[in-house]
Amino acid sequence: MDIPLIKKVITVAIVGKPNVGKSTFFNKVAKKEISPISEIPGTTKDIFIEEITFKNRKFRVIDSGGLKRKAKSKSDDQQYITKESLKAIELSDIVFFMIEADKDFTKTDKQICRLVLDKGKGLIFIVNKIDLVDELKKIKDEYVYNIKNLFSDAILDKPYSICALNLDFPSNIFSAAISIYKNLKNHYDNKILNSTLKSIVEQNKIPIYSRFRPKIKYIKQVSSRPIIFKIFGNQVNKISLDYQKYILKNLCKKLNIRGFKIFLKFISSENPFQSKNKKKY
Ligand SMILES: Nc1nc2c(ncn2[C@@H]2O[C@H](COP(=O)(O)OP(=O)(O)OP(=O)(O)O)[C@@H](O)[C@H]2O)c(=O)[nH]1
Ligand SMILES: [Mg+2]
Repeated sequence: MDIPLIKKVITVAIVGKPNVGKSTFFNKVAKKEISPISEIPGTTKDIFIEEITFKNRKFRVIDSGGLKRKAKSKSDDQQYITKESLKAIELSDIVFFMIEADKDFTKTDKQICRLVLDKGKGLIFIVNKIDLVDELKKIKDEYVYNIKNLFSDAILDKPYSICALNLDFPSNIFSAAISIYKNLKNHYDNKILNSTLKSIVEQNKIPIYSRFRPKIKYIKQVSSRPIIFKIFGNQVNKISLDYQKYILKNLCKKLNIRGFKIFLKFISSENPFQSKNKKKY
């Protein structure tokens, strides 16, 4: 009996500070008034889930409550992530991180995005309430600059700008989610991986560590969602953090991995002379 090919449901969580417009966006995407909306921060206390279909793919969309203000803190920036938002992130494949066009990207925003990336989840930025600003291009450029600098260990898309109040279905955002999801599940061919890494190492040699230049022998993908690559070789555990970052960035660039972070593990051979006949580069 033929087993029908079932495409997995893609779970996306809408996350962001209180009042940024998450529920407004969620209701527009669901085409129903499911999640209550108000101008009072902290309106969504629970998690709302709705299934939608786009381009033949099922999506599970989660609206989560915003963050909570820290006790004793009067500042809007002193917030912590609630159990509900954390659960939404945990359940998701991809996080739609929402920010307001007329507000700055804060420390709290940065911390949550860092958490999302370190959990190996996809990350898409949405700038909402663009009706409230005049110089959208300048604001977007600033966000792009911040994102590039703060999350230099991943290649992320430019933020998508919307006005959730009068939004048609955001096909561009959901198309981006599909391509990130496909990439997240990808299993890279060993040959391609090894030739890509070889060219990266040839372009810029591994720095010498204590009179010895670590030698990379091969790379292998050991998991997807999150994508983990193991890099084997002699003394590869001595490769500097800067050089590890160089490899990470260039692997993403050359393999066109966008929207999430990949993880590298460096595994050193016990004895550097053990496998002499293996090709090294
Ligand atoms: N001007 C403007 N206002 C918006 C837009 N989207 C949402 N709002 C308003 O922003 C306020 C907050 O919207 P919500 O959708 O409840 O925000 P939320 O992020 O779900 O808030 P919490 O549930 O408290 O975390 C409401 O008064 C919305 O009408 C927008 O694109 N432009
Ligand atoms: Mg809400």
